[in-house]
Order: sequence, then C-alpha cells, then structure tokens
Amino acid sequence: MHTWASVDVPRLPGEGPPLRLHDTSTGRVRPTAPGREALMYVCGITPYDATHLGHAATYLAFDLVNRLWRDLGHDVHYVQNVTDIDDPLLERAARDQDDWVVLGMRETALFREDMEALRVLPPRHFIGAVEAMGEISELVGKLLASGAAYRVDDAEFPDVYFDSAVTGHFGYESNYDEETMLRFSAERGGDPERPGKRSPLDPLLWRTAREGEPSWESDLGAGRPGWHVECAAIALNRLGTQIDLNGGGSDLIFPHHECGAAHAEAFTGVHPFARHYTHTGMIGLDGEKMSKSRGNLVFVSKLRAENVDPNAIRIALLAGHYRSDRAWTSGLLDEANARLVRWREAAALPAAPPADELLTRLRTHLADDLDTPRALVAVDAWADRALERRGTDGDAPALFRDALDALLGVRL
Ligand code: 5CA
Ligand code: ZN
Repeated sequence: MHTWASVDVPRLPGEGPPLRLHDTSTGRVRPTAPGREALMYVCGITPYDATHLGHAATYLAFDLVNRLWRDLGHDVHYVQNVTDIDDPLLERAARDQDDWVVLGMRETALFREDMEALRVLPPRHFIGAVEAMGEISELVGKLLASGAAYRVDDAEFPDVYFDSAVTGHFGYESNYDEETMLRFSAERGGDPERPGKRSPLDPLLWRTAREGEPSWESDLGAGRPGWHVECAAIALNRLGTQIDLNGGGSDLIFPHHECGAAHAEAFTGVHPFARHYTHTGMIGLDGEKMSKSRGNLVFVSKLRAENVDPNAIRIALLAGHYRSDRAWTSGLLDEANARLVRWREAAALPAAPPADELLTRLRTHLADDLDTPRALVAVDAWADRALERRGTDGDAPALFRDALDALLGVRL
C-alpha cells in the first residue's frame, strides 16, 4: 500500500543520551541499542472505523521513538501493517451492508490523512494483509512443514493452528498466568474452546474457506490467515529475524504479540524476536476504554473538521505518559491550545534566553521512557522565561522551534 506523506525533520545540534524504553517482557525500562538501522514494527489499524484518539495516542508514542532514534543518527526502518481482512471488518461491513474492501479502503485513506495531519512520520513499508497474502500463507506452510503447526482433526474445516509449546518460551513476552492468557485469548479474537487443539491457547494460522467469507487460494488450500501470523510474516520479510522494537497498545500484549513473537521464533530459531516489546496505555472516555466495539469514540477527523489544530491534539495526548491509561477530556484540548498560543508567542520573539539547556532537557526527559509530561513542563518553563524576561540570544527562538518540531513533532 502507499504510505502517507513525510515531513521534513530539522537537524538539531549536539546529541542526546540513548533512548531507554519500557519492555513488557522483562518488566523494566532498559536502554535501546539499535545498530545503524533501527528496526521497528508497530501494529497498524483494523480499518473498520475512523482513527480515534486512542489510536492516535499509540501512533504518536511510537512517532516519538522514531524521532528520538533519528535524532541519535539512526536510520529508522519502520514497518506498519493494516489488518484489512479480519472478522471485525467483515462483521461491520455486513452490519452496514457495505463492501468490506471498500470499507477498508475508505478507513485506511482517512487514517493516512489523520496521520499526515498529526505530522506522524510515515513507515517505510505500510503493508495490508491482503497484499501480503502470498507471504503469509507461505510462512504458515513452512511452520506446518517444520512441525510447529498442525491441522485440527475436523473433516469439514481442517484449520491450521500453531503449537504454542514448540518454542519453549511461550508466555515470556506477556508474563501472564494461564488463567489470564485464557481470558484474553477468548476476549481478543482467540478460540480457546475450539475442539481438537493441542492447547486451548494455540492460535489460528489458517482458516479454511467458509461459505460466504472471502478466501484466497494457496498451497494450504483456500482460506484466510489468522491475525498474529499476518504481523509475523510482514515483519520477518522486511525487518529480518530480530528487531529492535515491537510496539502497540497494551491490549496487544496478549495474545497478539506473544503469538506473533512465537511464530517468528519458531520459524527463525532466534529468541527473542524483539529486543523491546513496548506497549502504550489505553485512552478512555467516560470511564471506559475508547473502542470501536463500545462506540465511545472521539475521532481525529471529527476534531479536524471542527478546525482543531492537530498540534493541539498532539500536545493534549503527549501531556500524559504513554504507558498510563488515561481519559480524554475536552479540558485537555483547552490546556493544549493555551500551551500552543504561549509557545508560539515565545517562538515569535526576535530574541530570547538561550535554548540549549532546554534542548538538553527535552532530550533527557524523552530518552527516559518518553517522559513527555516533564518535557512539556520544561517547554512551558522556557516559554514563560522568554516571555517574561525576553533575552538577547537571536538564535534561541529558531532553536526552540526546531527542537519542538524535531523531537515532539509540534510545529509552531
Ligand atoms: N490491526 C490490529 C493490530 S495488528 C489492531 O489492533 N488494530 S486496532 O485498530 O484495533 O488498533 C490499532 C492500534 O491502536 C493498536 O496498537 C491498539 O492497541 C491501539 N488502540 C486501540 N484502542 C486504543 C485506545 N483506546 N487507547 C490507546 N491505544 C488504542
Ligand atoms: Zn499486529
């Protein structure tokens, strides 16, 4: 698929400390240590509804990772998928008497627009499950041939499942107990009750064609893929056997990232698949997680249509820490707008106090597991000082603008 338009990122003087990020598998904040190329896979949308502020918050968090790695001189190889075939998409299309292909295309187009408006740096590869169908079925075939996968004994629907015991590491990414894994599997698209599986937690790899459902021809027979193997195949084929970061919201910790990692590891023999598994908290509204199934959504596109400055949406979402579950309120947007006005006033001054120390602070706070709340407070402090006391450094307003642009993606 085509990705969205990129934006220029100003180069900043000097260098910051290495980026430290929380890793779910070890439960710790650890330094990231990419090579010249930093390899990042962030799970993309299932395009059956418009981008809401929960999605936006998640993609903004990984956009900061991208920006910080670039600031450290890495060439970031960023890959993102689009789950453009899955049960939720088919169910929504059926409910609305829509064509699932058209629905997916429409919502993906809107997502691109939203990401562009929010100045999120685009992935190098933006890959739909449908366009990757050949490589996904090929991976399933290889897992089957190696004994890491099996068919259930079902004459009508001999679906292919992954043997989760095969790597010897299953459970290392999420660290959940058996009961929690079973519950999340049932809640998040798995089928622990399906008869004939070796373990209730074994995830689906290939669903043989059913009447009335789309299917694709392959060596496995006609069918469509399970969810986790889609991301495993797309990531492996573009980023290789081990990546620096596998990211998404906390609702992807299990089963999605656990199973995707297990698929990759069973295929390559390389453990762990990702050096960091990093997860964002959930954005809620009115005390509930913002989700398409609950319908309590605030859409980025709706706010854009109301002429809300996308920079204010960015600031409002970055005002909370990416890992904390947090609520969206209109008050957050008011505060963000007030910040934007003040920061723009400071950036427009002919001269100001030096901004080098602010740049150091921004880099230090962001390198500390993306501590955006503290970064924004540091920006406030500099802007207040500049507006109250002015200053004599004629280059400072431009450095201030560039630092906010490059590191936070906020354009003043
Ligand atoms: N297509 C799959 C991933 S392969 C998927 O989960 N799609 S999604 O559209 O449901 O979600 C896209 C991303 O947004 C995921 O990383 C998900 O964890 C995140 N997300 C969904 N709801 C929220 C929310 N309320 N707050 C924060 N992030 C969210
Ligand atoms: Zn995914």
